Amino acid sequence: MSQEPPGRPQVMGVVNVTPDSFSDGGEWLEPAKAIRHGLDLLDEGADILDVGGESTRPGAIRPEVSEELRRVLPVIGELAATGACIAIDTMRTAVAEPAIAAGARLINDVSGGKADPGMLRFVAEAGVPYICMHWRGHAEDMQSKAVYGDVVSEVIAELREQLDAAESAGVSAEKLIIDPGLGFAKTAEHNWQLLQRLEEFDVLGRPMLMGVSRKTFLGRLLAAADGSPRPPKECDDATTAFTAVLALREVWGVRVHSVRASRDAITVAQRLLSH
Ligand code: PMM
Repeated sequence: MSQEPPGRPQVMGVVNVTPDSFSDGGEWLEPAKAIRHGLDLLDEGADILDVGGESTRPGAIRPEVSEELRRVLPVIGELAATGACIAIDTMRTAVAEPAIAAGARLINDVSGGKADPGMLRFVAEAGVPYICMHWRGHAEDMQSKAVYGDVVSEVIAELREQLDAAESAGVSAEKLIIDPGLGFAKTAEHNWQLLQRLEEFDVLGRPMLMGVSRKTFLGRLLAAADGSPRPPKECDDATTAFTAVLALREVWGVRVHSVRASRDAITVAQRLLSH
């Protein structure tokens, strides 16, 4: 999906231009710092940079559109000018449109077209790849929606509806990438079930992006003896372990905060797969 698909899982490096993201809120809020961070992730081997100006951590309050634009546009403009492949991580058409005009080449919509009624039409018009994530509602109350009978079949059925809506709006099937949306209206147990039964998503016939990096369920798994969860930034090794597993399952891409380790994990997995 980037300019020259490298024949291995794509590594999408995260550039959160937010004051309140889960693991790195505030670190890259200044444009110059976000741009430097993006350049560092490219040096580490990122195939795509995912630039976002809205935190989706549970309970987060949405920024105004103008504020979201103020955060992301200068960063996208500068990074795209280097030739890098940029994804805009937004649920809003009013952000996606100027972001594409500024040089972004993919849209990563964590609501998979459900937050903004104009988004799918815009994606169809723009003709860009679209990451369609499973989603049940905004961050402020999404965890109250983490109620499933069988999480895997329900997420697949709901994603199928989101894909159908995208195609009905004119988005061509080959532009669609799916994402089960770990942690979005899902408990840790739901995340584990989705990961254990990932191959069931093959029925949707689309490439898959996975966002495991630094998520709370890893911190819980790696909790200290007293039960306190491992802080998000100390979950990068566990994230890398997951990248290796996901690369062996031949996912399309992984969205990660720490790029070099995931690139190395993919190199190892590719070598194993190459007999
Ligand atoms: N997770 C976050 C933000 N955007 N996009 C996709 N497609 N998939 C994800 O899992 C995803 C995402 C939250 O991550 P953060 O820790 O960087 O805020």
